Amino acid sequence: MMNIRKTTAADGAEVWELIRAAGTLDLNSAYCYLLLCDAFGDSCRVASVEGRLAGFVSAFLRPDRPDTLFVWQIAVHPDFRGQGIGSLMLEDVTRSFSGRIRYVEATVSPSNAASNRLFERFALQAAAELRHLDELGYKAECFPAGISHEDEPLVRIGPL
Ligand code: 9YT
Repeated sequence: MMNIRKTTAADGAEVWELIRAAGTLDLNSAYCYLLLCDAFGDSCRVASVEGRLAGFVSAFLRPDRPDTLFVWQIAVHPDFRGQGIGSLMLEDVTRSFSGRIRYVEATVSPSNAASNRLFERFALQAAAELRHLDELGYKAECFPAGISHEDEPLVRIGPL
């Protein structure tokens, strides 16, 4: 049985473990996940399968453009991939803001094929345009010297 729900501070520690296990995303501090799960719980989701944490989505309405939901990270635990859990979490959070948001944005590096496919499917289902706005993302050279990081081109879906 799968369950998707909003997050609370009580999820923070396990979410940090999940992002570490997922291995495909930037692992932020444990404090960052506590704060996200707590203060941004309305726009974050966890998915659990038989009591195990299977997935996490962090997102927030952009303070500078409140019609845009920025999706920060989508992670699915390796044991639970290929079941559409990422899409279900994204649909759940966007549905809860329906009528209030016109755009969904994220930065997704080219190597993150699963995430790129997920956003393409989401746009198709929403019958919305998906645009890659490379110039608006974060280029590799935006990251601190000595930290090797891929480009993070911006994906914008909408208007919804
Ligand atoms: C949508 C998504 O998961 N983006 C990842 C952004 C970045 N590479 C991160 O925070 O891991």
